[in-house]
Amino acid sequence: MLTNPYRQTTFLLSASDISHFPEDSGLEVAFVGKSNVGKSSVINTITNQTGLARTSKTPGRTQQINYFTVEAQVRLVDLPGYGFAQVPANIRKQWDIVINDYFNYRRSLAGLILIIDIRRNISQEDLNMVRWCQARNIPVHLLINKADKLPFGQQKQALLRFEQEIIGFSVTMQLFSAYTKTGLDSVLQTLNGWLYSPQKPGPG
Ligand SMILES: Nc1nc2c(ncn2[C@@H]2O[C@H](COP(=O)(O)OP(=O)(O)OP(=O)(O)O)[C@@H](O)[C@H]2O)c(=O)[nH]1
Ligand SMILES: [Mg+2]
Repeated sequence: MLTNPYRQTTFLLSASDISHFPEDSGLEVAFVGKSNVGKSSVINTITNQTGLARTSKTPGRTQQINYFTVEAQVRLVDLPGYGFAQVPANIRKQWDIVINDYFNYRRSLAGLILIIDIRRNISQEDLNMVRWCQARNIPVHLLINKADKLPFGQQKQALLRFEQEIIGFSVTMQLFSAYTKTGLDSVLQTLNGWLYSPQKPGPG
């Protein structure tokens, strides 16, 4: 087992717009993906806590940007999910604004964990996230979540399929399950690389 500095993570704040974001210093990793792929569950598994990030069977539950503090100058960020059709237009517009502001202005963003459901395809919105990060030299790690929903052989097939779907982009990827903790060491290694041995000046 790798050491897991994220176990000590605590909730910092929820922000519905850029004026409420915490100070843009140190380093943070953002978790993004379509609504209901398990972003909040993944954060709970990584931090080894059950109720840190709020999860729900109802898509669109996380409507604000939720910030968590690992330690001074190191944060995890739960972004609201995209691509949920039932969300009213005015709320979707607010999401667009807050997500755009986040990606356009957040200098402490050290890496993006892009979460997808193993049973789905990569969406245009997912690819937009990847393109945005590549243009800004921000590394992307694709977390293929809910692996427990498929038998082992089909998990491997899905991994190959995603490699094809994302061809031409330089992203790393892995299988994961927030339920069974499959792939936990792998994602911890990625986070540690971004937050605790970064290329650019580190926290503190
Ligand atoms: N089987 C299985 N279910 C999962 C896994 N991860 C999350 N879920 C379930 O998927 C549903 C959505 O999980 P959330 O963590 O709330 O998803 P989210 O992406 O944060 O959703 P929004 O905030 O609404 O965008 C819940 O019912 C979770 O219990 C997993 O690895 N395996
Ligand atoms: Mg959520």
